[in-house]
Amino acid sequence: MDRRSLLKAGAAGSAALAAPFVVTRAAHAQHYKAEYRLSTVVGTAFPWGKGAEIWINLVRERTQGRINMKLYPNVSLINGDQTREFSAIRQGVIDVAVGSTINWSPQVRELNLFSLPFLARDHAGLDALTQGEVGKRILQIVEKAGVVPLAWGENGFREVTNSKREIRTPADMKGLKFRVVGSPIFNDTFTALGANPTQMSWADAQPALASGAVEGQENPLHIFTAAKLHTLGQKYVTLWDYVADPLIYVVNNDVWSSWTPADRDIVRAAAIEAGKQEVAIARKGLSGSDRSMIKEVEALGVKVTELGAAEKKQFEQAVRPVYEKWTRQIGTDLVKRAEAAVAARKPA
Ligand code: X2X
Repeated sequence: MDRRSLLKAGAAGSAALAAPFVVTRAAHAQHYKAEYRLSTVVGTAFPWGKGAEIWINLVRERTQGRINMKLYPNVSLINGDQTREFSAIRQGVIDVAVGSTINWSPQVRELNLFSLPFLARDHAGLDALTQGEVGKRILQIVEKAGVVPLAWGENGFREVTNSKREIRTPADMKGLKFRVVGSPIFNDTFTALGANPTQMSWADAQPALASGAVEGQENPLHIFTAAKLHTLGQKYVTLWDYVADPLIYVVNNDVWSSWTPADRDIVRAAAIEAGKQEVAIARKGLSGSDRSMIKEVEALGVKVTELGAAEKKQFEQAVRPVYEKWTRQIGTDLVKRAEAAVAARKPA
């Protein structure tokens, strides 16, 4: 090849290189979807749904409408089957989500950490987990599992309720039929307590409580009041704080990489901000000197039982074998780090 044709080939080569770059950039901007589908289990009457709504609004404002997320509560994008939510996000059936670690535990076994009974103990303990090294590690694991995690939120401490009798000791749970959530650790925990657990979705739980097919359930008090569980026969509530249920704000991988770096920054910052606001809403009436949520539940004609430390200890001892079995499943090292973080927590 002479010098001239060499130069020509070179020019053609760089044009060929440059062309896709230009096309990609143009296509990039066009690849923003008109709507990003955001999944949650419960809607805006609940702190969880409000936390999603806050995120949606912040992102819409700050991207001048470039990123328009729409809330699909009741996990409607997957017909209410909340245990399939994580897979659906990974596959792109869901674009974005604010999800409970419980519902994603079937796919990400380390998330069962938060369902270890009596691990977190109180809000300070939960913060020590999510806001510290353990939280970072968990988000890395979620990322490795195939979605982009951005921030923490909170469903709340899960309290046990039923239609039959006051629960003060494990013996009071004997033979009671409970609806439990979608990770098998809950079956183990309720079985260890002598109860009779059945796993079902939140959508199925409410009719099952109404008909008496199950007699009890466990959920945070904000879920109790917003879903009006007292109208489904739930007359007894025991505050045992056995499991803290955090939420994680996430985005599907392909959706994330379709956004410009500047827009990603906006979405991440908005998730952190929305998460903080959501946690405050989820703790309203349940922390510090403001215990008004308990009064609110009592005003519904419900008997609320608060357990002392010695009473909680009885439940903790009864479920110890479950804790040990699941520690092995989750990873002993991670559980040890979590225990140390909780032990070192600063009081709220
Ligand atoms: O199903 C439940 O109990 C709920 C709404 O709390 C979750 O999605 C974990």
